[in-house]
Amino acid sequence: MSYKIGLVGKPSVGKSTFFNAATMGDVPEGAYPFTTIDPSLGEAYVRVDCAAPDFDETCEPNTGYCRDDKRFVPVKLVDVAGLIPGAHEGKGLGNQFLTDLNEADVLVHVVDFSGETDMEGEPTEGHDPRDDIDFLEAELDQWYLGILEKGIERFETRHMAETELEVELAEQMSAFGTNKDEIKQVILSLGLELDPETWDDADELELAREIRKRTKPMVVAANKMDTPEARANYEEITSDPDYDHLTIVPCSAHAEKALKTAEENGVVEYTPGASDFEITGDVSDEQAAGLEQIREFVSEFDGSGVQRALEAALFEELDAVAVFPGSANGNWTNGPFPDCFVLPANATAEDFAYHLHSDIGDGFLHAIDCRTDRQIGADTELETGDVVEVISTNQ
Ligand SMILES: Nc1nc2c(ncn2[C@@H]2O[C@H](COP(=O)(O)OP(=O)(O)OP(=O)(O)O)[C@@H](O)[C@H]2O)c(=O)[nH]1
Ligand SMILES: [Mg+2]
Repeated sequence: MSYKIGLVGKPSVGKSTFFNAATMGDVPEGAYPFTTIDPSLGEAYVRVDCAAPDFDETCEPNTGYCRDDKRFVPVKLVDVAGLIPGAHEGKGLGNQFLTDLNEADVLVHVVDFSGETDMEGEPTEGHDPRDDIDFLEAELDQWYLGILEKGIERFETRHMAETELEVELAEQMSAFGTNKDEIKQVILSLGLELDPETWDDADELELAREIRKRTKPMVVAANKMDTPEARANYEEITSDPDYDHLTIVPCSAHAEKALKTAEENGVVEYTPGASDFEITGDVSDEQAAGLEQIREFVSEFDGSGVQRALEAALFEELDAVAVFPGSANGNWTNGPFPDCFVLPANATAEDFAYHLHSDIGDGFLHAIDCRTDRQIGADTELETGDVVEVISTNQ
């Protein structure tokens, strides 16, 4: 039941390179469009400060791992085919991957900030990455709009007295993880009436866009930041007020992959996401020079950006929280701090109990905040880093 993060973007921006760097997979990468056709699913990790040291314990993770007091908590990552303008009408590889994307809880939009690939993923120069950001949002909006229109049609062909607009629309758009209450709220928040006959095309598009924004939260990974062109574009775009609303994480999928590969080969010691590493093996002069360049990059940008993009997606866009099951008296059955669970935004102590097991949730009495040793109630909202023991009649 872990979160799923989807990598999206036009072809040749580095989605598969990012995917491989994050999962140490070996999905093919290539400087030509549509290198990837079928989606790949892999396991990546998000970092959470390990709680064990605060309790003078050494954790024994059931899943993921712990390094430098950071817990690497598993998340699913999906690499999909590149998206080109008109995808919603079947251009490029068409609609299939839109469906693949739909299973993702949150998206990382990988953008080639170097400007060296055109809209179709072919080599070029001086392409403005802003066009990519705009196009992807517009493409997703069109996809939502198509489905919204079907819902409106259905509503209009039915006897309106027999059904409610939001019920019909929610049914049509259920695959996006929305519901009738949310749809009704969005319609009203846009100042529209609950009657599609009063809407024009712009209203429909705005509604589709708003539902898309809520159901497909997204961060931008500004990739290929190891090139001077990308840096120049990054400076420009991050100071453009039109893009203020986005979380843009500077990123070099190449750097992350190079460091992880070097570690696998016993050449460096590198904790994923760290802003430095140690060279521990024999390297040629050329390798040493390459590694020093990467060192400059990760120290300037506080890491390669791959970890940060995943964490921004989960913890900033989704506002998810990572909580450790605790033991108030320090008695662990199978080693301390075995788990760290990622829960939805605003999850409560009771939600946490249900996450552990439905029986534990059903028998929920109260919980203990192990950091303060205080009792907390069912409705207490949890925060990342909390250590919580649930007291339940079913234990
Ligand atoms: N300079 C630089 N190049 C990169 C980086 N990441 C990827 N690339 C290059 O960009 C090209 C495309 O990479 P892929 O990972 O295949 O891109 P993709 O987005 O998966 O492409 P499709 O599968 O065709 O949609 C390859 O030549 C990569 O080596 C990076 O961080 N820096
Ligand atoms: Mg690919």
